[in-house]
Formats: sequence, structure tokens, C-alpha cells
Amino acid sequence: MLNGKLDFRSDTITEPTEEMREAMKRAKVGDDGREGDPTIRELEEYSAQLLGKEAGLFVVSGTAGNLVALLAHTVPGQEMILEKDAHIYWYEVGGMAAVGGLVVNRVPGTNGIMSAADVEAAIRGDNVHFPKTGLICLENTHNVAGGTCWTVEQMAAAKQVAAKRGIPIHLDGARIFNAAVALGVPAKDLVAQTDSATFCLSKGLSAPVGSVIVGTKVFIEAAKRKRKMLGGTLRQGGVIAAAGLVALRTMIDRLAEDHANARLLAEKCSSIRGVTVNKPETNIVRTKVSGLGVPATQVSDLLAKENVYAIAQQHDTLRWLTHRHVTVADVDAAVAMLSKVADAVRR
Ligand code: TLP
Repeated sequence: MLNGKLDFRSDTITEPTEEMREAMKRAKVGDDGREGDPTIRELEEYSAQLLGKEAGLFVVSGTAGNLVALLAHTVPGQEMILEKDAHIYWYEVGGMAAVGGLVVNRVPGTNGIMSAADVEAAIRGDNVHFPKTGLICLENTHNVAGGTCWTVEQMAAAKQVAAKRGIPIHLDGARIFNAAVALGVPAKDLVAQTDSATFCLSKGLSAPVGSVIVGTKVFIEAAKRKRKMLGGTLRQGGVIAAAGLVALRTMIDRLAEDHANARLLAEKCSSIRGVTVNKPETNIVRTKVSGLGVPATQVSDLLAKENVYAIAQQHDTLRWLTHRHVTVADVDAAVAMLSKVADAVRR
């Protein structure tokens, strides 16, 4: 429960912890665009170390991090390969085309995971007619597929194909720590399979704002120029970076609790007639409501009237995210309400 609502729309709604607010108050700051902000620098260094890369760059959001990384890896007119339901394709306002001048090649995956063979087949050959493949993007966890995880082996297979052809890999790792916790591996083992990665502090980790890009020193220098070009220099941003540091130090392990609540939510929803549900690997539950004979928006509208909030992500599917403001009792209450709404609309 948050601000009186049973709000499952996203883990982005999570609010900073008291410890974060205290750290924000105390944060040492400087000018990020001149000699640097010490707290931002600490966050960037801590992130790079945690993820086994040389350097990090603090940015305002996951969308900014992905766009800056795409710009730093590619030149206009190149093609990028990504899974057909990638967040970068669906929900980042077409920045790769509008700002990056990139052509997109969408590869269908299984539960969001592209096979190495499909990635290899999508890479352009040496032909004067073709755009050059400039980048391969992976997403872990995969949002639209329902928080599914790429394993280290699956990522390594993609890396092998990419390395053979000399193409860099960028990871949209908005929820990489959810994947790491669910798979029981250090996040750096996943990120090791990529040249760069963006991860978010402001989702399940509960920081108010911010994402970090990690990669080689040379890549991060290039990314810094792109970030500047987009107006993303953060000046005394140490006040928000301070919360990000607390997020990384205190909020990763507890994601397991969100995953347990997602499993509970899915299990309980599966007994509602007309509703089918995924088997969540992390904190995203997708309930297909086509069996009720009404669109998902109608179900979400009726739920909202009863103070339960989920997103109609497709015409027949509601998306529920668990996060630190969702308790077992909240899951029980939300499922009871979905069951009531289902009984009311079922045809
Ligand atoms: N996802 C959000 C938004 O789509 C609203 C959500 O609620 O799930 N990559 C992935 C995989 C994401 O899920 C998101 C955000 C982003 C990138 C972008 O991050 P932000 O919202 O910080 O720009």
C-alpha cells in the first residue's frame, strides 16, 4: 500500500527510504560539468566496480541511458538488432531513429530471449545495398515478456556471435539486479557478456531518480559527450546520486521478496476463471483477461474504481509489478478485487 493505493502499475512508483533521504541531505556536491560532483563520482565508481566495468556515467533515466549508449556506439544510418518487444523499441519514443538515425532490426525471441542463431542471421552481410549492423541490444530482465531473465549462458552465446563479427552489445539492464537475484548470480557475471549496460536506480531499488551507464573508460568518455549534447549534465546532482548509493548498498537483496510476492500474485490469479497468468521469474506478472470477454482497459478501469491499480499493457493483458510497497496482504486484497471484477464482467 502506498499513499492509500494498492498500486501495482510499476516499481517506478517506489519512494526513497528514510536512509536515502538522510543521505541526500548530507550529500557532498560539486559541479558535474566542471571539476565534478564527488557524490556522483562515488556512485559512478561504485557502479562500475559492482558491475565489473572500468567506468560509469550517471544519467537521469533508463531512457536517457539507453539513448546515450546507442549514440556512443553507433553512427547514423547503421542498423541495430534488438528483440521485437524490446523496451527501446516500444517505449522510448523512437529516440534511436529520431536522434540516432538508426534503422531497427527486430528479432523475435522466446519469452524475450533471442537465440544466438537468430541474432547471427540478423547481422548484415558485406553488401553495398545494406546498412551496417552497428549494435546489438539485449534486455535483462525483459519487460514486455514479463520480467524474464537471460541467463549468463544465453548472454554469452549472443556475445560470442557479436564478437565474431566485431559488433558491440549494449544491455538495457533497467532491472539487471532483479535478474541477478532471481538467477542467483552476481550482476557482474551478466554484464560481463556486454560492452555497455544501463541499469536503473529508480525502479525496484527505490531511489527517486537516476540510472547509470557502465562500460570501458573510452566508451564512457564518448557517452559523456553525448549526454552533454542531450542536455544531461547533472551539476550538483550529488543530492540524487546519494540516494542511488544507498539503493545499491541496501536494496538489492530484498528484491527476492518482490519476486516471492509476484509468484504469490500469479498463483492466486490462476484460480480466477477467464484469467491466465505467466509464471513470473522476477517481479512482473501478466494476467491475460481475454477469457473474460472484455478488453484489459475495462478491467483496469473497474479495478481502479476499487483502489487497485494495474496497467493494461496490451489489449488483453494487465501488467502487475511487485515492489517494496506491496505486502502479502496487499496481494491478497488485489486478487480478491480482480476476482470480484472478473465475476462482474465475465461473459
Ligand atoms: N519502464 C517503465 C516504463 O515503461 C513506464 C515501467 O514501468 O516498466 N528499459 C526497461 C526494460 C524499462 O522497463 C524501462 C522503464 C526503461 C528502460 C526506461 O527507464 P526510465 O523510465 O527510467 O526512462
